[in-house]
Amino acid sequence: MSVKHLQQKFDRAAQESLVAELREVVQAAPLYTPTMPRTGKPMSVRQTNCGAFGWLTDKEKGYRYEPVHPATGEPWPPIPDVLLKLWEEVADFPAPPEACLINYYDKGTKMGLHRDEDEETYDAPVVSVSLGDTAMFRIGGLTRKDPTRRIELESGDVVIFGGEDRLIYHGIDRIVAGSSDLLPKGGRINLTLRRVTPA
Ligand code: MD3
Ligand code: FE
Repeated sequence: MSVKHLQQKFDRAAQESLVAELREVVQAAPLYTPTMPRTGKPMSVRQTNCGAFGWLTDKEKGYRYEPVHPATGEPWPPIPDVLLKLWEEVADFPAPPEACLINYYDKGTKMGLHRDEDEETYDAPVVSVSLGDTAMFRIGGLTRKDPTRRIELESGDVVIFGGEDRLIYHGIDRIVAGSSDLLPKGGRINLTLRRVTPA
């Protein structure tokens, strides 16, 4: 197994300062509701990105990475230094992350079981940071039929998915509303740091 779960990697003060930095990111690159390829069905999560590339989906062009925000047309804001430092410390990869997807989960938001396979390379791990309400995260195997298990992701937790686990199925069953007071309006933020192109 190459899933490494670092509980409470960020303490409360570090979580608060990260949230303050994310507020600035979201001011420059507003959250939007992604839509599914072909059907245009809205996802329940809201998203934005920072970094050289951002992950997007819409009805017309489907899942992809783009260098600019879909509404503003501006380049995504840079990835905050604290996240670049985290990657250096935990990713065991010789090049920095190129994309940071920011997912915002209000109560009731779910994310179905899926694989992250839109990148040009799977050599680098995906590093995830959770902030705010606890998530019931579901993790499976390399095929959709493999058995799954549940992991609780709490505010400040970091998970590294690398090696043979880079392409496993995973999703979010639900958010535990009211489990954290980090975000004034409640809910959960998840950050995923990724490489998009080969190093
Ligand atoms: C395992 N996000 O953005 S983070 C996603 O909590 C996504 O927002 C979830 O799945 C969230 O694609 C889960 C944990 C995670 C992220 C990426 C992975 C696990 C992963 C990529 C490969 C394997
Ligand atoms: Fe994913």
